[in-house]
Amino acid sequence: APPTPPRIFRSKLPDIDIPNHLPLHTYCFQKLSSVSDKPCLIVGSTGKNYTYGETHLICRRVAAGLQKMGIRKGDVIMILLQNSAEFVFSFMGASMIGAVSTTANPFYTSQEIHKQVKSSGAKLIITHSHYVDKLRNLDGETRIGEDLTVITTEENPPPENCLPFSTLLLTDDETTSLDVVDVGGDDAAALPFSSGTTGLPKGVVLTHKSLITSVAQQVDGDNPNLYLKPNDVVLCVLPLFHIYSLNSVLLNSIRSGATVLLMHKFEIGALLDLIQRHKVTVAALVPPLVIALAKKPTVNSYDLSSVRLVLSGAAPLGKDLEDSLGRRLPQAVLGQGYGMTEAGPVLSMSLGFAKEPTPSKSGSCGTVVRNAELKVVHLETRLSLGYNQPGEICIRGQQIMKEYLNDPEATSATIDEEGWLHTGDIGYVDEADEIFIVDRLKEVIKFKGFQARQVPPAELEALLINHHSIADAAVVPQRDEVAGEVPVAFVVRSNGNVITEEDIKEYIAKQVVFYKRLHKVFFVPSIPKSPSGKILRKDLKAKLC
Ligand code: AYL
Repeated sequence: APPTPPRIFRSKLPDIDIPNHLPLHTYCFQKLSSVSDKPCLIVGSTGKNYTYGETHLICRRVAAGLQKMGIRKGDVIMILLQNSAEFVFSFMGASMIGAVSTTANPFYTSQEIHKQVKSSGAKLIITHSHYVDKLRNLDGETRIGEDLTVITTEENPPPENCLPFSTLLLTDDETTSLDVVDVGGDDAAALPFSSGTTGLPKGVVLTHKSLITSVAQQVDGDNPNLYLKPNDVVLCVLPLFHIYSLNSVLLNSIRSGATVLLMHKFEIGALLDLIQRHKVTVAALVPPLVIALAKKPTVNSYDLSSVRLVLSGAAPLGKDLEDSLGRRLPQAVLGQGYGMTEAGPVLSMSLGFAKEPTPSKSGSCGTVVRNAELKVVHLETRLSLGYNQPGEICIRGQQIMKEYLNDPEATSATIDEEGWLHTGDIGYVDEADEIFIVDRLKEVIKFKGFQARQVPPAELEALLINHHSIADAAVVPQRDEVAGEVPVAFVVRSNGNVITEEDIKEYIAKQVVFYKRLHKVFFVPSIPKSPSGKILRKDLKAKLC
């Protein structure tokens, strides 16, 4: 019999023309002339703000500055910053000269940062002096100021061998001489790291074309899926080093001419105060932040009536929670977005946010974005499924990543020959075309904290196996009321060794950012594996119940 054609789900919104041949910065600032005097960025902690005209000019000055420092098209710079105006200037400035930004969490340990610097090939790091010590002696060879240029953003004189951010801010004259770089389309623009469905963190190559497509799928068209207006004030509390905030907050807002309110870290009091003070209209959150807004009693003493839209993403949001936030913010539309770094990142979003909204059910992740195709495939037969049948979610469209950096094997395991990206998420589509995520096939652990961060088990396993007293190890998620999931390890001691649970926890804690720390260690005689050597994670997870 001929193979059955795949069932493909599409947006209810018509496809649109997307100018994804442009460079990303040109696309984002396309309507600059009409918003040039409007605020683009507000720095929450100081109240300092930058108009669109000023922002664009500073980005150009930074572009010229990077060029003068020898950064060329295709070169990688690392942005190791909390949310700040300098983050935005650096990212856009890099785009303007065809350089690629790899973003990392400034709370990473030296070892974690080093791995990303090495794997991305970053030549220059823009950071804050707080984090410079982690960059010293990255590998005992790399020398700041010699092999690695380090730029720090604070106003005080920079630490030894580092340069102040002002070095990048060339004069107007020098900026006019910015060499025009032919960039766009298939050229890389951003290089976030993600472990995808399996293995260690890998560089995810997002091109100008993929990012423009993703932003357009959300905010472009006569009836945008996510309707942002120039008078919107969009809360940017989620870290810009993660693709959710970079794409759905920053790039979407700039494209729409809205104002971005930058918060360098989450703190509930400051957050509520800023919402009230700047009359925030749109808030992009993750479930733990939704919990805070829905449950904290202090929330009642603030006027949050300006908020008209709340987007939650990056981890599952329960129906009950969504309903209780709804009672706190009765005037706001609540809904979810579903994304994955490799998918560009957005796969689906609530149509409740559209210009002509269709409400979505609570608990749903909305419908697939326009100009894209989504299917759900049976886990064994790989055949595509119809309504209400759970299977692996796959997505196809110009927004998805180009590849994993220098890793053709991982790329072809994730994107098949027909261009479908396999998410490793299990979900179904109901008769109203709404997407529900029910489980995760992939091994990554999502420690929610305030950002729903990734904990790649393979990374912790590699560290564990490195220890001379450990013969074998496996890391799996354990349910946790507060964090959602936390990493726990199963460890096989090597012959005659008496290493303790505490020893192991400490050994890991020294090497990783806090949310990757092990919460428990179980000693076992062996790790269950398939004949091909794959850890049978399901069996281990079952032991935890
Ligand atoms: P990564 N519900 C349940 N699980 C989710 C959801 C959701 N709404 N969103 C993301 N996930 C899980 O790469 C899912 O397992 O990117 C997915 O494969 O850190 C994994 O998180 C991807 O994790 C948006 C809205 C981006 C969300 C995002 C998510 C980016 C998270 C832009 O507008």
